[in-house]
Amino acid sequence: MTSKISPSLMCIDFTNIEEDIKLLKASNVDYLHFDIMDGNFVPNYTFGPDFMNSIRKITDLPFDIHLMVENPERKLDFFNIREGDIVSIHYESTTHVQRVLEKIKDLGVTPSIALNPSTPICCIEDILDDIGVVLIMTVNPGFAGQKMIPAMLNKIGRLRHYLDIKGYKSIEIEVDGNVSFENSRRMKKAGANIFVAGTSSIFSNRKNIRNGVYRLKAQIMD
Ligand code: S6P
Ligand code: MG
Repeated sequence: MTSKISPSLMCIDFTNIEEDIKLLKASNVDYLHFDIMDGNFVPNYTFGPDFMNSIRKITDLPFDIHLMVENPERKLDFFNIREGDIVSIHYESTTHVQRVLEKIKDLGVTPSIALNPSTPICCIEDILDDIGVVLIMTVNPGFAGQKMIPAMLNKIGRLRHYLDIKGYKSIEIEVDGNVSFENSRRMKKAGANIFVAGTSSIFSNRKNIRNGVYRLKAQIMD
């Protein structure tokens, strides 16, 4: 499956955001990853819909919207969601997971289920027809700059195998958390194909984002 890069905007230099997004576009990244946190589902806060919606004005890159909020179904309408986007909700964030995924699909975008490190793969058994992506958290959500939980490499491999034998080869695996240059290669080998890039890769040297994207691409090339 084609490898894709989704730079995490919580790791970008906010004082130079327009220029850096232009650079990301010129470097041919595939998405922009928005971490939306409500201080409840996860302890931290990031940015909200106004910020995200305003970024639409400066780029045509598709958005990869990672909702770390309780009851995301109550928040979807706040976001300017467009064709080509991915919208991830966490398995534990709502009682009626299937209904929310269906609502996301009805918006004409790709629904994704996000699994915390401790959330087992078997949770997705009855929603395979409702998702296009599984987002594997390789750290516990809430903060950038954490270390990958080593057991997640095995989880990515088990998930890829599970999806393939169930006949869902087209469901993509996205990885989020400490996707470093080194880890990305191992994640790719295990079966991931969408890589959230943060402080441990493309933003490790904010002065040379282009080179960071280039280095990351070299690790995950098909
Ligand atoms: C974490 C969030 C992530 C981070 C990203 C940061 O809760 O979902 O998207 O922004 O993982 O990358 P890094 O390389 O600092 O771990
Ligand atoms: Mg994220």
